[in-house]
Amino acid sequence: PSRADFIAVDLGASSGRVLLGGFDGERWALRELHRFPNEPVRLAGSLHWNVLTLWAEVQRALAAYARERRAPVMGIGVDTWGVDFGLLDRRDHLLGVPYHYRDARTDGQMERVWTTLPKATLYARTGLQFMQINTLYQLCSMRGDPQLEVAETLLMMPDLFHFWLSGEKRGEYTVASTSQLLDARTRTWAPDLLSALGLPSHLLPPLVPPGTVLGTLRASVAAETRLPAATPVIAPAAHDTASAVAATAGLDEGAFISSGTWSLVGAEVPEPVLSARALERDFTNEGGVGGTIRLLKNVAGLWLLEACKRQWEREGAALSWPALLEAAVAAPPFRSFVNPGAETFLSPDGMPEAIRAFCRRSGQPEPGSVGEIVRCCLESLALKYRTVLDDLEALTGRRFRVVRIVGGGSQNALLNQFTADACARPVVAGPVEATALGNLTVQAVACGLLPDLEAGRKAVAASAELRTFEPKHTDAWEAALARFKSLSGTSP
Ligand code: LFR
Repeated sequence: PSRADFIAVDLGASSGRVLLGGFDGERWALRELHRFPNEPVRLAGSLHWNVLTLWAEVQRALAAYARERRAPVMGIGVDTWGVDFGLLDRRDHLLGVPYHYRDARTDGQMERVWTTLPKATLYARTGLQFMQINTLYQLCSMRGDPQLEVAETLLMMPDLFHFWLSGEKRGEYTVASTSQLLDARTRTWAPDLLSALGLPSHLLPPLVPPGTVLGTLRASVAAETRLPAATPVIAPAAHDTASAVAATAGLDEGAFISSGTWSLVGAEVPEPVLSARALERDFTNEGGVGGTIRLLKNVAGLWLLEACKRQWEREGAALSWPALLEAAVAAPPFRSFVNPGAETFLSPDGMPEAIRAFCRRSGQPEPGSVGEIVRCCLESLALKYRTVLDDLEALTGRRFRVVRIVGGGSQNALLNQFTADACARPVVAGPVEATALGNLTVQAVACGLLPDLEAGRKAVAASAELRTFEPKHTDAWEAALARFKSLSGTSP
């Protein structure tokens, strides 16, 4: 059968990847064309995206593909995490070096904003979880910055890459929805929020829905990569989480966890949930594909362990993920818990010490060994997932029979098992490549190769290997849950 090729560029927290997706009408065959580090760079005390390196790597991957290509590429689409952006001047030149959301400049900004725009007002309008990393607070931290005075256009990071690829300046809806600058109900920009804060409100580009053909490659990119200039650039669901959930089947009876550096724990709903309870539980309403909303909670996921692992490596201990998980299995269960979402874990100097300090402060035994720390993090995550799931059921009035874990973190069998145990229901894990598959699916729908998202989700399910984890030891986990909830600083 004939095969259609699409390219997904996925800029994630541990690496950037360029993937080739071949679709034969029923299944996807995925091939990684190129993988490269995507590490923020500390420059004069601030934390930045390494945009030029990333752009060079993307072009390199496209050029390598152009050399071996047999069939034309039907689309190229980029996804990244949310909230970060670049600013262009009136000649469309990038101003400065885009910041990474873990930069400390947003410390204290939420509280400043709330004096002008109260929390309840902001929530009723945007429906977004309050996180200091949101674009709104990043912009606020730039008040008085000369870059803002000359900026003409704000592009979220995937939009910036689409602009560099195609020359088209558009704001893709799903990634725009992470900014806290979007009206959750009308699904259009809310520039008046910026004006109310004394910030320029003319920066926001025209919005397009996921699955919009933006244009074709710029002549300069075609020349550099030797891909045909007619190659389409298609906006996928440019927010990585929106792409991952677009690739997740079975959401009528299942909750999802998009698991990676962050864990996004939620459900797909038709309309935003902006109730007082949703505000109190600090849930987010992010825009999805086909008019769906992701009602979810953003939980600091494997970030805690990734940061520990990096620290241990700096100290000379090279520990693989399997070794870390084995150490956790050997450590005693249910000793101490942390709230993975506590502010102290956003960007600490030393993660293992931050974890010990949390346990100390909350009167629990300090995890000492590597195994104890890993176990503490994984158990805490699973318990946090359970509390979010309970809230989710209360908010939606639905009962979720299964939990579907997708993304890179779904390879973590121990966390999958703990999640099944803590949530007292089966976990179905996979696809690991949900984000890339979702990116490709939306492109294929845009080209008419798939009739709609539902058909796309079926094709993904047919292409991926899924594993089921049945709940065990649920009584012991219920007891642990009660202890977890009584810890101060674990709610909401
Ligand atoms: C996951 C993610 C989350 C977002 C966080 C920061 O990669 O996109 O959905 O809240 O990163 O942007």
